[in-house]
Amino acid sequence: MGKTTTLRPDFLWGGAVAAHQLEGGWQAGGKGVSVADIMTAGANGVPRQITKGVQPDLYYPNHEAIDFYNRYPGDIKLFAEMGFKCFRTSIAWTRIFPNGDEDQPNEAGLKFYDDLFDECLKYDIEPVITLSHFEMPYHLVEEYGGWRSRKVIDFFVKFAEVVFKRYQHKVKYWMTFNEINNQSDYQNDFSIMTNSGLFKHDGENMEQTMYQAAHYELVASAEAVQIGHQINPEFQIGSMIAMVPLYPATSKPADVMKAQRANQARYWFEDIQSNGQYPKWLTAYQHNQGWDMDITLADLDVLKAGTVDYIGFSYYMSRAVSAHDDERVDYHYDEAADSVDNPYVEKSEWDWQIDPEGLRYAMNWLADRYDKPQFIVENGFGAVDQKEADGSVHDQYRIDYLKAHIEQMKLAVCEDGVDLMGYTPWGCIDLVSAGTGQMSKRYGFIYVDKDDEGNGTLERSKKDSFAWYQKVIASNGEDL
Ligand code: BGP
Repeated sequence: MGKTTTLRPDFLWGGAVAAHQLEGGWQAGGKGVSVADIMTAGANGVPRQITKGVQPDLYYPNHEAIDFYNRYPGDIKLFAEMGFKCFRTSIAWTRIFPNGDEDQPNEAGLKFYDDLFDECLKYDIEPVITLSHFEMPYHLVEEYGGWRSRKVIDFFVKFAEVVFKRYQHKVKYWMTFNEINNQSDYQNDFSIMTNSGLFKHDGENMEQTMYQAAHYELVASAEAVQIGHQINPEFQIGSMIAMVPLYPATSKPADVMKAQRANQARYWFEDIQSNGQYPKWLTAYQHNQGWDMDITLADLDVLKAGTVDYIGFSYYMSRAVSAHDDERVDYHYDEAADSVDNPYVEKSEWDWQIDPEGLRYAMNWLADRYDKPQFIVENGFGAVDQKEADGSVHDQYRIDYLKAHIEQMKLAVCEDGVDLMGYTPWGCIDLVSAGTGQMSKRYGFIYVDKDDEGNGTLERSKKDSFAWYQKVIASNGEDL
């Protein structure tokens, strides 16, 4: 057999988005309030906040977003024009179960996704669907404390079962939770609503809560995987992790140890989703903390039986971590406190380190650790774009970023033998940034006329990267 020189012929080129960041229509068709609907926009260095319910005088960017809810036929037509083979989006849980704990699903919500998937299939675009992309019904948080509660496992699994059954002939590729491992940085995470302090109990140990909540999510994910395979054995159900390789800042042994522990703290989620069991360090750590964890033997069986078919991951950057001199190296990883500038790479305006080789490193790291196909379901460059009078945007910086990453991705496949299913750059059409809640951090090949205060025509126009990506797909990644 000759040397591998190309990507698979059925390589899934496409783009990725998430329901709450582009749909809008936050109350349309009986949709309930999601945690994404109570997140304000950040401004002037002030981070996004979660509010207690929807407050009448505040601006919530996800309420309208880019109105994909009404405009999706035109947007999918543009994706088809670029040659997309797949389109990654998520299902808003609150369209299907507005409060999360109803007996019966909401038909209008189910119908919306039927129509959306039909529109994709009309152009032979495979939907790639995330079940929960940073959101859940707000009611589940108020009533049950969100993922603090074991009861939420059943609500999630029921939601998964309903959509798996409904779309079993339209959707083959699924993922359970978006970037499930981001909650390891629990000081700043939205998934257990810790960052606002609003939902924290007095004296609650948030680290323990994070491990407990994550355990319930992982059980829910594993149950969903099993049910999905029963419904349709052809389903490919993946995990989805934020892949941010953590390099030691120096070769000082404490820095190397810190990096190892930080990587363990961030990637144990995949150990469970791919290998079906807790890593030994984590069992020991939880035991040594003296925590009373609700992890049953039955749960461990579920985790073993519900391993994923592939590893979906996002890759934007690497980070360098340093052991603070006075600190004992432990399993805490706090992104803000522990990461330091890497002098060998550039940074974006948002201090995201640009490290294309880190993608090849990450793919090899995952391949060494887990025997699963990989799917790069997010990668991209957030930047402030300048739209010209004719609607064009000259975004060569975005093309440069994507080109450099695709080159490294190809090396990982062709030189290193990594099994890669596809590549879906993030925010293929401009949308609300998850981190800032603003429109001005843009990723798209398609520009959307809207600003951070919510003004604009919502008109779509093509950036220079549109034609570039079209050419990349047409040549299966040969013409960069
Ligand atoms: C990932 C999320 C996305 C997305 C992206 C870019 O972490 O899965 O939802 O938004 O990052 O982040 P941001 O929007 O903060 O630039």
